[in-house]
This record gives sequence, C-alpha cells and structure tokens, in this order.
Amino acid sequence: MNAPHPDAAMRQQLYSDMAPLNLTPLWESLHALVPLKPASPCVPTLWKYEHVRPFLMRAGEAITAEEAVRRVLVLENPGLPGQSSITQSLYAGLQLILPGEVAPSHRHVQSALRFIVEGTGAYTAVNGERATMRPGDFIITPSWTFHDHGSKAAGPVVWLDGLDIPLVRFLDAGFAENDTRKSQTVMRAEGTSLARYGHNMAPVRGDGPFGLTSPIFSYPYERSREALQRLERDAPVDDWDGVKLRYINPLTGGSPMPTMATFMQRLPAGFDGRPWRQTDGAVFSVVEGHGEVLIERDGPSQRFKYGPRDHFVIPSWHTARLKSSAGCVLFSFSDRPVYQALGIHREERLS
Ligand code: GTQ
Repeated sequence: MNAPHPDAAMRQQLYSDMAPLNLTPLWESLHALVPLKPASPCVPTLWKYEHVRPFLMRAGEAITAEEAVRRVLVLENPGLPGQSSITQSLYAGLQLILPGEVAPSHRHVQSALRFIVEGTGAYTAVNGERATMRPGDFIITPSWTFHDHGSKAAGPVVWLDGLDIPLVRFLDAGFAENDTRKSQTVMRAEGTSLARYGHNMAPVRGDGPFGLTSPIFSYPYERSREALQRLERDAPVDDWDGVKLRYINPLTGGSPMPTMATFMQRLPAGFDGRPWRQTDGAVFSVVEGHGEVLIERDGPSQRFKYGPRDHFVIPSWHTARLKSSAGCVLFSFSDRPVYQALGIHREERLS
C-alpha cells in the first residue's frame, strides 16, 4: 500500500469546506476535462433488423401513430443509458407508420433526417409539399418547418429518424410547436423542390426556402444508387471507403443540414477496407447486401456482421474498417458539420 499523501487530509478538508460555496478543485479532474484524446462513453453497437422489427410491430399494436405523436423505438447507445442518444450529440430511432395513419403536424428547432428502411407509399409533408417514401430515399425535415407523416401504403412503413436532439438539448436551444391542423394542406405538387434544385440548376431569383438547410428535402435512392454503380465501374475505388459520396445542399455545396452530414457508399464485392478513425461518431443504415465492420479502441476489435436494414454506430475516435465479400450499400450520417464549423474536426486514415 502507498502511504497517504501527507497533505491528503488537508486537501479533503479543503474540498468539503468549499463544496457548499459551489467550488471544486480543477486539479482533481483536469485530465478528464482536457483529455489527451477523445474518450467517448459511447460504445459500438449493432441493431439487427430481424430483432428490432417484432418490437416495432408490437408497438404498432400497442399505440397509434396519432396517440404516440411519433411512434418510434429509439436506438439508444448502451453507453448513454436514459439519454435517448446514439452518440453524445445525435439521436436515432426507427419510426413505424401503418396504413391510413397520420403522425400529426408539428415543428421544432431540431433538424431531422429520414432514411427509408422498409415499405413504400408513406409520405412526409414539409411546408406543404409531400415526399413519397421508397426504401433508400433520404428525406430532410429542416429546422422549424411544419411536418407530418402519413401513409397510403398497403403495409407497414419504417424509416430511420436521425435528429440533433442531444446537441440542441446541450445548447438549451429547443423550441417546438404543434400545428393547428393534423395534416398540412398540400400547397405544391410532389417533386417541385427536386425540379427546382435537384438538377444542377437553381431558380434565377430568390433565396432557398429553408435557410441553412438544403432546399431539396427528398433525395431519391435510384439517383444515388446509379451514381455509385457508375463510379464503381468507371472510377478508382477508395481503399478506406469504397465508393462514397456525400449528399449536398446544392445552394452551398455543404452538408444538407447545418448539424448533420449524410453519406451513401458502395463497397464492391471482395472489399477489404483499410482502417480509419474520425472525431464525429457515425450512424449507419444498411441498404443492400451484407458485410462486416470491425471496431476497436484500446483493445481487441469487435466484429459486427450486418445485412439489409441493420443499423450500427461507430463512436468518436474508434478505429473502424469495413468488409464485404459480395458487395453492399451503406447510408450513414454524423454531426461532422458541427466539428467543421468549430474547426475541430479530425480524421486519420490508417494503413
Ligand atoms: O418525426 O418529428 O424520431 O419530432 C423524434 C422526434 C421523430 C418527428 C423522432 C421527432 C420526430
């Protein structure tokens, strides 16, 4: 046993005497406050869709979309219990809507993305324009825009919700409001926003409608998929990422939302990726195909085998690599734009 430090008793007395004045000694926590490298409490986690889906369907029997307002099972990081967070700054959940249901119109400061996982024929309405959901589509709800979800589908529709809820909570910046109507009146034909902004062209006059958020709020999968397929065929494949593209706000070239970046990538058959790490924790939704992700931090790596509709999270500054023997397509999102705005984003590509 080490002998106690000669001043230990004096220090303990100091701490307890000053605690009522809301004073604490920095030197006891300096190393944790200013770490040598990120030490995220988040842990790598995989949610297999075959395990999640029965609970979603049970939720569909237990509560209506209208009563729930949003019928969602939160993908909660086991390293952040009770926080409804998948990383320190991001929220993710799987939302279910059944035929004929409406999730009533509301708006909030938090930005949201929807990535369609199962089913065709539900819609989300943003500021009076609807977007029909198909698997693999990426849809945006810009900050402070009214949105409702509904379904004319024949069966269940499930999508991944990604929101900056924990970040907004941390900043104490949350406001929300219910609409006076359950569903918004349709004001514009479906596809109008995509026609205006989604063809490398833009209206001659006027600003984008959503401030810092992309004016395109639905990015159809068929177009992203086609781009990736062509690049796989015709261009060099990156040793870390395979073929990976980021979605953009066409008015700025930046991320589609101020707080979240989104990506779609294709790993060619036989891909055995090199490892990387990055400060932004990233959430993945498997679109097509199978593969595996190896994730490690200061220890043995964990191996997660994934297939279509599975979800996984790679936390900040964990080393990860992707593999796929038959090829696959992955959607992902992270809070990278926040780090970039603050000038603190870091990424390392390892060999
Ligand atoms: O669809 O508006 O998963 O407000 C969490 C909060 C979805 C939504 C969520 C929300 C929504």
